[in-house]
Amino acid sequence: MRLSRYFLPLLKETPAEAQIVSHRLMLRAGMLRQEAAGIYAWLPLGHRVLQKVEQIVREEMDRAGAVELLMPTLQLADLWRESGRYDDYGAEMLRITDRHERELLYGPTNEEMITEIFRAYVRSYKALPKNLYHIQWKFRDEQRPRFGVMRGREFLMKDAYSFDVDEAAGKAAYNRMFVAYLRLFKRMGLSAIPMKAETGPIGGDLSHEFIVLAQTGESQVFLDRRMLDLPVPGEDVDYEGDLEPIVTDWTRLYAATEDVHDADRYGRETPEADQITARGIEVGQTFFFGDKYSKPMKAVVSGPDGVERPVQMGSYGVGVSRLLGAIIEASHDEAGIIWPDAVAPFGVGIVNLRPGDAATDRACEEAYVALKQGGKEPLLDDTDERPGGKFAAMDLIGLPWQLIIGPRGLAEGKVEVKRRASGERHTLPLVEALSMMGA
Ligand code: 5CA
Repeated sequence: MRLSRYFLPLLKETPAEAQIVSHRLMLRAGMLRQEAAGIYAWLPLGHRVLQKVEQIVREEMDRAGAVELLMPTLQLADLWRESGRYDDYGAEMLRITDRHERELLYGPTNEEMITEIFRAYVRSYKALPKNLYHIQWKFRDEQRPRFGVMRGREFLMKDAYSFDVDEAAGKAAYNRMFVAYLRLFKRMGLSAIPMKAETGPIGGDLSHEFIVLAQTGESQVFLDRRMLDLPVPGEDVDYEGDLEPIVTDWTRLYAATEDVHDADRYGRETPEADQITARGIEVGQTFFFGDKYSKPMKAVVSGPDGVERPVQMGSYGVGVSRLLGAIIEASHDEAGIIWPDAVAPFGVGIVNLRPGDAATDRACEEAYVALKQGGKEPLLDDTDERPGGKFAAMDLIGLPWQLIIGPRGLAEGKVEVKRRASGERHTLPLVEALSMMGA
């Protein structure tokens, strides 16, 4: 992408309304524009990162055996009356009436709809296990939308739903999602700790929140320091096999949010030196709730014995749009964002220090083509902005590599490479610079 043709409206001033660093940086880096309280337009740079995050979530869901579909944002109120949640949900639910006076709602989650889809087609245990997911916009009319994408009203969620014949199989499905979550957050450069949690309006009695530690997090958490050193399963993890040992490893040590914190247990189980009290951002939550929806909604399957029973269900959410805020909270400095490679909107920013200078333009072009062919997604700053402004912009938008090309260096056959995260710089010939960046 050439910056002269791109749409990257950077802000010089720090917007007054943004209270936390990720919100400030997303606005300043031209990723996001607020359209109403808790409702945002995703500008091109933000949209690119959102798609990267979404893709990692998708790959890890698929690897764990889940199957993608797409459900609508609008749902019929009558569907929610079947489970009894229409009245329970309260003011957080955005209720809409269409021209035929039919009551609709903008979905805050999809347990009812997926249960309705399942019961329409599946009757036998032989079709199980099944796990269906989608990545779709949700609406919750939060009392206090704040911190940008952290607590929005409209936000992007990945929600997966598992269906199993009995509780043991349901628990195995829960374990697959648990392991997939460990992996997908790690791939985004995050350390997300599963913690025992309340189940709230979703229900059930088994639930974990996946929490990224950050000073600006909304929840207070208590955990055993040793949780931070646990190994995350690799790509070769066997989702067909028994994952209970991994889940046990990750749930053995104490880690809880304030809602379910048990100070006595914490004191007994965690040596004082290992106790961490911190704040955290909830980037995902898993639930196992058995027949809470399948029973009232009559989603039944016949078992091997021929007897019909309500299907056992769980649901598994990831806050896709919230993750962008969490990643920035975890990875930034005074100059701006530092994107982990896996989610960076572009891999390399090429800074042309003297547009119009034939040799500089030529070298930039050569680098641009080579990086593009190497799959490195370059962003070429070919604008007339002064070098100082270009450097500041590159640091602000946080691409993993900067390739700086100007007439003075080229006279000696050299360009400069800067690694955003470490600030490390190298002056070297262009071919060597390209291979250093992996192109
Ligand atoms: N149906 C279940 C799981 S599929 C569910 O809705 N779970 S949830 O309520 O915990 O939401 C899942 C994830 O969405 C949360 O972990 C959080 O990361 C994200 N999320 C929830 N509310 C918001 C919000 N207002 N703004 C941004 N992200 C949110």
